[in-house]
Amino acid sequence: MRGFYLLLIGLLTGCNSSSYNADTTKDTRPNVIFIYADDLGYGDLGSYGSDSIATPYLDQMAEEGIRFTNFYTTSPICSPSRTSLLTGRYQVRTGVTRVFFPNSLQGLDTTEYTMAEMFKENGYETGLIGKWHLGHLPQFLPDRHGFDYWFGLPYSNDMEWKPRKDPPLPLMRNGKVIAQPVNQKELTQRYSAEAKYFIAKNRNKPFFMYLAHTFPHTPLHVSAEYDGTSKLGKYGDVVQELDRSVGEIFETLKEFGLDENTIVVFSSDNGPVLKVGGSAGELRGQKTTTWDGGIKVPTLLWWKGKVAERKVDDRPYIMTDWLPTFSSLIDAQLPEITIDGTDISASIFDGEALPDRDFYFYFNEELRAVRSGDWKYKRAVVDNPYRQRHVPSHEAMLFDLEKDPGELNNLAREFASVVEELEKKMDSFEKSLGQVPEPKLEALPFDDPRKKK
Ligand SMILES: [Ca+2]
Repeated sequence: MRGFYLLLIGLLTGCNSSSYNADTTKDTRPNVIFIYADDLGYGDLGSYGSDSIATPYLDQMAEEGIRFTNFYTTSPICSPSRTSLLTGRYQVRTGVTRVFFPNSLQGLDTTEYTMAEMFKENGYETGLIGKWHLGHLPQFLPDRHGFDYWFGLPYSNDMEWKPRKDPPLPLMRNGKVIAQPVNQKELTQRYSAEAKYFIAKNRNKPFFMYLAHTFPHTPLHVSAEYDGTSKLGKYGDVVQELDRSVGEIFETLKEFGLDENTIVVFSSDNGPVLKVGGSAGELRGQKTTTWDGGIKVPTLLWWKGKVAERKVDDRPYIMTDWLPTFSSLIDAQLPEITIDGTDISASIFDGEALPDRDFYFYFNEELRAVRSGDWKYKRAVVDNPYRQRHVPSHEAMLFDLEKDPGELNNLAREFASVVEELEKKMDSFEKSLGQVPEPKLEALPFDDPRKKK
């Protein structure tokens, strides 16, 4: 009798084994890995002109893939930028227009449809390794937004401010605190190890991994192995360790034979902080500004065999494009909601022309700038709180980015009709949004010592 059961089990497991139906049911949809640096500048990688930070792994990714020279984010700060990436929508539609803090009581609403939900609904394993920053309370955490697995920080690594009664910085796994305070020197390597494990664990099924690194957001921390390795102090060391992490991801993909069928994107959520060593290259401004230095981010795409090597794509794209693009690449149906991004797959893979598009840039809930063709128009606002490199602007400004990528030559007076046209576009875009949610500002009160000065 026992022999019969063993035979039966053997037959059943034989029938269920993946090799049995391998030829007819093998899932050939690509895996997607989205690697997101925090506050990495347009000029911080070798392939974007840095000569003080060595980034051989990312440079190789650029050589084997596509390097974008006009990829924009919708906002120069963390939470809004991440919202637009994950929802494919301008963040103002969601109310996530400001950065969340440890005393925040709100987060990205679960009614919003995210990229992770799209992948999950379509049979992908979904994981977030790294920083979330879209609401740290249980009802807003990654598992409520489509992620099967999460390991990382609930918000930024500087959010341990005593006057606000911030707790020591927690490291979490699937909603549970596993270290507090986290040892930030280990963080990049821990993310890498988790990412490699996630890939290994899911090597036989399609997966989406969002690897949202904590650095080079300040405070800067690096492992002993990378301390003092760059020509650019701690900032360079940190970016070089991130670069190594990217190299480890590629090695893991090769080890499991997944490099043939995995899309890897590398990008940053917003521009750099110049005073800590970040570089926006030739671009003006930095994080928190809507100069191009705050919103144009280094972006690479790698997909073996699908892109010509050493391709540079200088057409303008924006962070909201990724959701509809991935949806097209995996044949996912999107729900009937307003998506602001465009499926750019035919443009980036086949060089097809895209319809003309205008991109809108916000700081908090304030619409500050538009890019339309080569024109960039900035409303008259004070737009450089760091005051590192350029004086704030109190006048409306118009630039021809094709001729003047550094936004130095204000053409607003010379081309008054263009200013008028772009001002109208901004107005009608805002009107087209209709009623948008209130900014998610609810937070526990605290005694702010800065206000007593
Ligand atoms: Ca950021």
